[in-house]
Amino acid sequence: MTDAEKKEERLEELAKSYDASQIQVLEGLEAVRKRPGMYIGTTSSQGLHHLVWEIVDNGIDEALAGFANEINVTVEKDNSVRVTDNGRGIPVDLQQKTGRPAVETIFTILHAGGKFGGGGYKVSGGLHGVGASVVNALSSKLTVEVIKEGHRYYMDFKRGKVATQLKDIGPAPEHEHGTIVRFWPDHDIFQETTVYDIKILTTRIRELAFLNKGLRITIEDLRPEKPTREEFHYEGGIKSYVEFLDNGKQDLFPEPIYVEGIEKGITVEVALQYTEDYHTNLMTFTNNIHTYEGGTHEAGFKTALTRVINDYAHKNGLMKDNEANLSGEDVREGMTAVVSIKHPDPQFEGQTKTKLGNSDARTVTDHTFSETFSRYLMENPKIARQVVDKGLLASKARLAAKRAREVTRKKSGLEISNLPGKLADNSSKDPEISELFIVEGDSAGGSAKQGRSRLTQAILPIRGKILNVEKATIDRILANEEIRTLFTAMGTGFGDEFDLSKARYHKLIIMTDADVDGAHIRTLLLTLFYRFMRPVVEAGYVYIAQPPLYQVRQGKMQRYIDSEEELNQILGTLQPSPKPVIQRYKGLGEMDASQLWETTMDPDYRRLLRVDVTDAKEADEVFSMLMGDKVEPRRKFIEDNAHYVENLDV
Ligand code: TSJ
Repeated sequence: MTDAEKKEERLEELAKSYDASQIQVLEGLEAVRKRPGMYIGTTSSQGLHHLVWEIVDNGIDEALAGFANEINVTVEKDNSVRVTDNGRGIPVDLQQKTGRPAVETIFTILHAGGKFGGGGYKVSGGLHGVGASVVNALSSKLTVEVIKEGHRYYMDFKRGKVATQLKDIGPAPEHEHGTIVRFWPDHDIFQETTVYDIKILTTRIRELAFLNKGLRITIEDLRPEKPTREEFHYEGGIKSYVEFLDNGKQDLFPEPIYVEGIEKGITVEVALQYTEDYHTNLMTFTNNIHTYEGGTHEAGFKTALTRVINDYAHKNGLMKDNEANLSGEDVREGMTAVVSIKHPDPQFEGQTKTKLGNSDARTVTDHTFSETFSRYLMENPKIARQVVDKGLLASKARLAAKRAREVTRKKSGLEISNLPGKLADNSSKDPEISELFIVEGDSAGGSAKQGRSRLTQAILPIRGKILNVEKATIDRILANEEIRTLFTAMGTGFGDEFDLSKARYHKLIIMTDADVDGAHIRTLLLTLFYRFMRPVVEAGYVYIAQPPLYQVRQGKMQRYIDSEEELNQILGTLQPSPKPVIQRYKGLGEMDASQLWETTMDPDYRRLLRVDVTDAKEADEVFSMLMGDKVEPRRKFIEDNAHYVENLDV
């Protein structure tokens, strides 16, 4: 073979392998477009937002590798999203294997993200761990600009396919470097919505700033007439996060304890504070992913906390030798803590893949935290005493609650046959079709009992403001008759003994007045569910009823109306005579049984809002704020309350 022939052959092979890799690319991205759910979970609003995180995660990786310290996210006027970082810029050189620029490969080959440059691992990363090529496949258009080594490079894609090849578009100042990605989510894929929710983006961006100390992240929304911009940057990292979570509460420590350590390639950070109230807030993260279901890192932290406090108490005479140890729940009462680890090879398990499975994370978290924490207690005996006293108090309350529970159990046999008097139960025993209405006020409760469908609808009237869950101990909460009734009626048990499969109703419908007090009671109930019956919320069993605000009658016509706007609109369409009669409902109590049924309870006509976990969590936070001592945030809440629900046809 001559040299010329050899060269030709080589070129041919290269072309063949290029064709092969192109086919792979197209098949790969086509698969993503065919089954987007497999890659981003859902094509709902959640999936739409997921695209942003897949892109942002790349910038965070660059920051974690130590080459970037700023990320900017912009929602453009047309609902496209622009993400930039000030990192090294995605490599643009041709790769040996494919003969294509590395940047092209990142956006066209599935799972290619993070494998460049060798050595490093992808620490950040969304739940589904897919990356830039998936975002590209699901975008009608995507552009990328890379600034590095004195050049600006540009390329773009349409529905995942290269539209403009990588090109040098001119010089850049020598010291400038970074990556700019902008994408337009494909309407064909995201049929439900392609509109970004700035609140969702802002909340997560703030969290990412807390989780990655020193990183500056900005979020801009250019859609409103007056564009908005927020900047998040916390030198304190998760220590600042704990301060943020405890905002407005009475703290025990002068500042949160903060621990950081590295062992076996795993970075562990823990921040912890105790507050004067009884609410526990523990959040754990692995590689910036909120591990809602906990896992080994959480277990390691919990064991260490319990062990260190008990050891300290016994060694320093705060507990007698024969006294039983404080339980985990006891020592966590009133605690706010964030545990954040970075693991090179995280194994996510559980129903929602948010439970960490790696056993090394348990020991490393335990070591790192327990050493520093036990030293902290030794060096701060006054604070240590307060922590132990708090645990002892919780332990007493727990024992009292246990006795109270036993008494209740004996009294009622906790058998459903002996349900509390205030409850008007439904006759069906099928939880699937059974609904429990929790109704504000005895008078509305009475109408609801009369108007209901007996087979499927149970009614529990709740009087006034139940209890301040925030400041109440568990035994006092259990001692409250209405709450006990609620728990007994649910049939699921409580706290440790909670069992979702025993739920006697698959719909729990909160029915309160459409006024500020109603909103307050609703917040309180949601808080209660969130803190003590969270699986019920997670299962999607909690709903909010929507009583109308007005009734308009004219002759035989009558209509129920939900807003001022709708009222004016309807009035505009009516003849002047006979004179329309407008009734404003101030409360549920003003409706008679049949009106209540028609407007709010009849499954054929009512509108319910389903509460999801983030709604309930938000209510919980709102609740803490409402119960705090600050008047201003409370007033603000009252002005714009209760938009924490998703609309549903159920
Ligand atoms: F900005 C952004 F968030 F939108 C974004 C940033 C989006 C994407 C898809 C990637 C990036 C990104 C990638 N920022 N920085 C990098 N860095 C690299 O890809 C890179 C650069 C240099 C080297 C090297 O070894 O020289 C290695 C890598 C992985």
